Amino acid sequence: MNALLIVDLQNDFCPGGALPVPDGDAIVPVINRLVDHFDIIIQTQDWHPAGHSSFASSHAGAKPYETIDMEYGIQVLWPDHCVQGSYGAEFHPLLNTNKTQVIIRKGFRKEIDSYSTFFENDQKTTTGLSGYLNQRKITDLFTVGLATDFCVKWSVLDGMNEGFTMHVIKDAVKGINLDASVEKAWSEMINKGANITTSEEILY
Ligand code: VGL
Ligand code: ZN
Repeated sequence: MNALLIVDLQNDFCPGGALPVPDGDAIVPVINRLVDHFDIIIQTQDWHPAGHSSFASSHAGAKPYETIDMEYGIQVLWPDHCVQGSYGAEFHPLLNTNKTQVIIRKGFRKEIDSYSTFFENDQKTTTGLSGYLNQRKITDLFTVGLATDFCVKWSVLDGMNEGFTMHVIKDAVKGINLDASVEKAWSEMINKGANITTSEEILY
């Protein structure tokens, strides 16, 4: 059984937002066509409390896009973004969310960030998505959204670790790109066995 997974298509990740992905909004029309095509739609929503530990503003002297050592490993520090209840945390206004059956919120624990839709950044704390997919007999996730090199990549890698067949629709994702991280993300996903496809292959 197939499902479409739309990762973090939120205002703060689009141009004009707090942590803009270059051209992040350009994929919205493509994703809307895919929404028409799939029967099961799952969305994720980055959903941080104010003062979240992934925000540079929570660490004295730190600047956005620097990295620090957290208990669970290296963490990039971000501008404040996707604060619970804010406009920036809302889905892009042109994204068709009507068919979405479940929304997985992540990053809501102040002390830990969560890129992946399956596990938080300690690689242990679960979001519950695997259980949902297994109970609904969903085997294949077609992944789209933001950002290729962070939340998309980690969702795809973890999804394969969890036994799902992960597809990435390459014209329906966009990356942040810190130190060539987009290129690295593609090779990590491909090397692990992700299936790279296009919206054209799926729709026509
Ligand atoms: C993301 C950085 C911080 C993402 C979320 O959606 O890729 N990136 N929070
Ligand atoms: Zn975040």
